[in-house]
Amino acid sequence: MKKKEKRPYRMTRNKAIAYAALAAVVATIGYFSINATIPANGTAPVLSPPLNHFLKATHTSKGGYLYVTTSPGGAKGIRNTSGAIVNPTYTMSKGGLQTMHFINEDYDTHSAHNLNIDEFNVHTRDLGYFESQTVSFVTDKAGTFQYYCSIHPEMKGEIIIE
Ligand SMILES: [Cu+2]
Repeated sequence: MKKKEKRPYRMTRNKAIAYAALAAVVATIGYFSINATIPANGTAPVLSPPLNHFLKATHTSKGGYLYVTTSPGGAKGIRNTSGAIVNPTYTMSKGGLQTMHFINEDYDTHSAHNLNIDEFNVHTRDLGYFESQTVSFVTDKAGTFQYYCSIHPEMKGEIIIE
């Protein structure tokens, strides 16, 4: 019986390129996922799971420019006719990682909007219609703070950290 010959593994040029490309992809994903855990008011990654908050910028003919949320984890306030909380007041506990997922859903005017919380170095870009941005911060101090849109002074709400 003929012994089956084992073919030695040969590294060809194409394989080398494919492995290098794969390594680059893995490194890039790793870089961005570690970076995403660095809060806006910190320099080191925070690996504890964040509390997620979803905030939309919108416009209604009656209310003007507003922030609204439809997933009120820890958010309270007056609801509009479609059940969303307008310019919600957030209550957060001190010491945790908070992640704000902010999206511009201003279908009416297509204006740009942003989200800022000065005390925690949270500043999104000016987002165009249907753009979104996620910013994390650590609630490292207690107090009442304001979040706001720098383009529309009427867009503002409170964050209470206790
Ligand atoms: Cu705005």
